[in-house]
Amino acid sequence: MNIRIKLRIHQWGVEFLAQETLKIEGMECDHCILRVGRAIASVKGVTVVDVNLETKEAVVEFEETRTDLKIIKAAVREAGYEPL
Ligand SMILES: [Cu+2]
Repeated sequence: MNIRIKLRIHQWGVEFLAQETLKIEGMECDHCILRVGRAIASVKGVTVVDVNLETKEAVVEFEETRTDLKIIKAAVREAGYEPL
């Protein structure tokens, strides 16, 4: 098992960043990955999103204290796609 932590450094301390990979159904073209990417990026606390059409995956990095996978998945669903 690969255990690692990622920290973002602020003036006032450090913030734990989580990284998760989501499998997403329904993405078929460039337009889809843009929509999914924008939907995830609009979630407060998300710092990086990388959507891949070929693998149908989104790699999301986020501040654990500000958001979670449930909220991120809800944003994907609202954009019209199905996170697994
Ligand atoms: Cu599309």
